[in-house]
Amino acid sequence: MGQASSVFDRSKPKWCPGCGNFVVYSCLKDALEELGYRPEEIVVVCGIGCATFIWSYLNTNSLKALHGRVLPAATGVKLVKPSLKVLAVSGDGDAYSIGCGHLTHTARRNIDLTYIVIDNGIFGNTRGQPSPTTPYLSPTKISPRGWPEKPVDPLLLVAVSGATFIAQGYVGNPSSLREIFKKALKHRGFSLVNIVSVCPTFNPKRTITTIKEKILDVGLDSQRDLDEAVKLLLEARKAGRIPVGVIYSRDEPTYNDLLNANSDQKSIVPDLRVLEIALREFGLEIEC
Ligand SMILES: Cc1ncc(C[n+]2csc(CCOP(=O)(O)OP(=O)(O)O)c2C)c(N)n1
Ligand code: SF4
Repeated sequence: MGQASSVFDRSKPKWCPGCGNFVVYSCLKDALEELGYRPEEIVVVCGIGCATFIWSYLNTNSLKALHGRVLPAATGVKLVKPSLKVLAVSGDGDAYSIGCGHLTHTARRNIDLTYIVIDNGIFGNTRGQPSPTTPYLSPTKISPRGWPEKPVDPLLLVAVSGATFIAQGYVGNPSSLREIFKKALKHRGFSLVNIVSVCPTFNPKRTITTIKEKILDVGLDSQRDLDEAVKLLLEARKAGRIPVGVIYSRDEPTYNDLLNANSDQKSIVPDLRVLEIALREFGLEIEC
């Protein structure tokens, strides 16, 4: 898996030994290659954190955004360059803490991009502080007697916000993760792939083995409606299980589709002329 050199290799990743990011990077490259993408067709938008260094290792177009501002930047790219396949990459801190507000709005707008969140349950890059997905009451380096905040459930959050594709993978099953990526990349609209991962350096108690005990395989071909998907997520949470697979998928017009709709429908979407004029100042053209 990902051992041979790939057209998507730019430089050798430099994460800590055993970091889950290696598995994600490798599966993502494989999925892109298997779907026949070329590097110039892809743009990777990243925030700040260890996970986000994917942008510098992957041979694609890339844009480095501020911490937590990945989705507004990725939305901007999709609006002005709809022909590009847009991938956004974050860690759980970047996505669900400082960036959490953007998550719900990008989901409800059905922006056509794939959001990959590498969820290791802590802030790795800043040396192991608790994140929004740190388990309730678990000891952390700054709260040895237990972390008092209940975790965010990103899958439920995007489900009720209007996401049209929701999946979860984990780094202990690369072949499933690769297939999940392929499904998410093929989806038209906002797709979230949350990946339960490990940071052996700052979260050593979470290992592939401790994650594996909780995995609930929900398959890759979801026929669930939204009620059934939410029920599945609530039941899994109650049972302390980690659902892995494609949880929900439906077809719906994307934000770009509505921008390109016929003249009658055009009145329901914002007028982009102001943006067009501003971008022209920088020598850029909108494609929509
Ligand atoms: C505005 C701002 N606040 C805080 C930071 C410090 N900071 C850098 S990375 C990070 C969190 C990284 O955690 P996560 O997103 O979970 O990614 P990981 O490093 O675990 O992959 C923080 C708080 C920053 N760079 N900018
Ligand atoms: S600190 Fe953790 S998340 Fe960051 S590279 Fe090392 S193992 Fe990976």
